[in-house]
Amino acid sequence: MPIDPKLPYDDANIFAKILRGELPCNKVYEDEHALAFHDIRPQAPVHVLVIPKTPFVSWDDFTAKASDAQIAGFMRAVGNVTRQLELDQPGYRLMVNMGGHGHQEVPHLHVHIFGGRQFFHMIA
Ligand code: DGP
Repeated sequence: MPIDPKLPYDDANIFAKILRGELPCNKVYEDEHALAFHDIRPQAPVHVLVIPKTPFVSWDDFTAKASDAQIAGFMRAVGNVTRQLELDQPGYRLMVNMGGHGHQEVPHLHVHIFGGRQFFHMIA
């Protein structure tokens, strides 16, 4: 079910538990700003999620409330992950689902990285 992005941050969400080490993940990258791990329901040969280590519900929450340093650190981390995975050539797709219409299911900001195949126009 999509989340209500206006609700306050709930630290019982699944990605908060992964960040605290209470649930396992298949980690691909970690730095002071972000953690990246393989999606449990991959939609492409490479499907990785990148999450900030700070508690933000959504893209909207993050871009409204995070510091410039947090935003820069997180964006840099996403780029570090794609380079580490050597997706730069031939390319990849990034996606952020936001709120109900975006069909965001987990209430902790996450960027999807898709790679390993050709993508075409927007997916439904
Ligand atoms: P979204 O619709 O943007 O909120 O996507 C949430 C993604 O999170 C979805 O592709 C499946 C993934 N996911 C959900 N629970 C877990 C989990 O426990 N572990 C991992 N690795 N991924 C999860």
